[in-house]
Amino acid sequence: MDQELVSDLYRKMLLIRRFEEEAARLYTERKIGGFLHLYIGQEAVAVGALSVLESRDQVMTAYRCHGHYLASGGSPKAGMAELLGKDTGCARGRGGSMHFYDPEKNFLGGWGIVGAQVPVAAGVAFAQKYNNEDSVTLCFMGDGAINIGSFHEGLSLAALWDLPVIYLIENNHYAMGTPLHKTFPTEDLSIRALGYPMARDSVDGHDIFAVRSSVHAAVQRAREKRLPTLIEVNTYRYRGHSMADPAKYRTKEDVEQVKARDSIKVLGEKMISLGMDSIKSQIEQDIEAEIAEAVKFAEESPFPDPETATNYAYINNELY
Ligand SMILES: Cc1ncc(C[n+]2csc(CCOP(=O)(O)OP(=O)(O)O)c2C)c(N)n1
Ligand SMILES: [Mg+2]
Repeated sequence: MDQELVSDLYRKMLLIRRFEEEAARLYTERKIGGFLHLYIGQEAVAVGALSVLESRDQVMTAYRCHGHYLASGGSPKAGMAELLGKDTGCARGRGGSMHFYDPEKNFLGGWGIVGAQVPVAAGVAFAQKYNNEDSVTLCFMGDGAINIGSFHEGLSLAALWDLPVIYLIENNHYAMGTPLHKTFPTEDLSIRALGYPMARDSVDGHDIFAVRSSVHAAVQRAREKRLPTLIEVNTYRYRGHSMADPAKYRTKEDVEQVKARDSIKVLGEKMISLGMDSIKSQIEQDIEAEIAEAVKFAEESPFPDPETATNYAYINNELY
């Protein structure tokens, strides 16, 4: 196994985990306003999937977006500052938790309306194909998006126009407090692909290498054949839907059972079995320092000047 790859995957997953644990702490200290949806438990999905993309590829996701932003190479400092509503944030403090954005890393957000990013991703992939670019679009969504109209609109166009897009459903089995079995008749969400039609796959989201190989095959299909794929990744969120949700619709035992297969813990154990103990503890030490620095940076940064409240808005098709 490639030690550099294993270290990189471990580093990125741990960065996300620690970033979010600190975000939860800052939220309870009321330093973060609005909603805060944590990605804790799902790290292997974003990190595994994004580890097979090239820097020219485009990425978008729903509102549970901190992990995808960091896995895309987004700065933890700018991410933490965004959560605190600071001017140094990745969306200049205007987006907050749900609207991380970093066009330099080809990270197109951070979408708060369930399923809204699905047809937009088809548009981004259409532009890539139209301009003969050798790039692809990866669009993440939750299981709650698959019954939304815009999901069908996006996938229909992707299949009709043979677009280089990968749609990835992060099936964490809940949409807010609603369990999936109340809204979908089978357990395999990838069957949604059959109706358009497009290639499909369903993988274990606790196994970062399974996520990587599934997304790798889909990226190749998109890049070389200009064809879309729908992938369902089975995962689980350990926290409530948002910080405001005590998650009483499931038991502690349910969560503990999944945590036993925690992807960070499993990869950490693999590193030890590969004799990578000292690399592992160095990574852990580095992440602690990086997160502490991000928190300090965010806390010390200024809020945006109220005079600039209307900046970055489109008025009559012009950006102000
Ligand atoms: C169109 C629309 N309807 C309802 C909501 C309210 N809402 C916010 S999150 C959510 C659940 C989505 O669940 P899922 O897609 O599974 O994502 P997860 O929270 O599990 O990551 C709902 C219904 C919304 N944001 N947009
Ligand atoms: Mg869900």
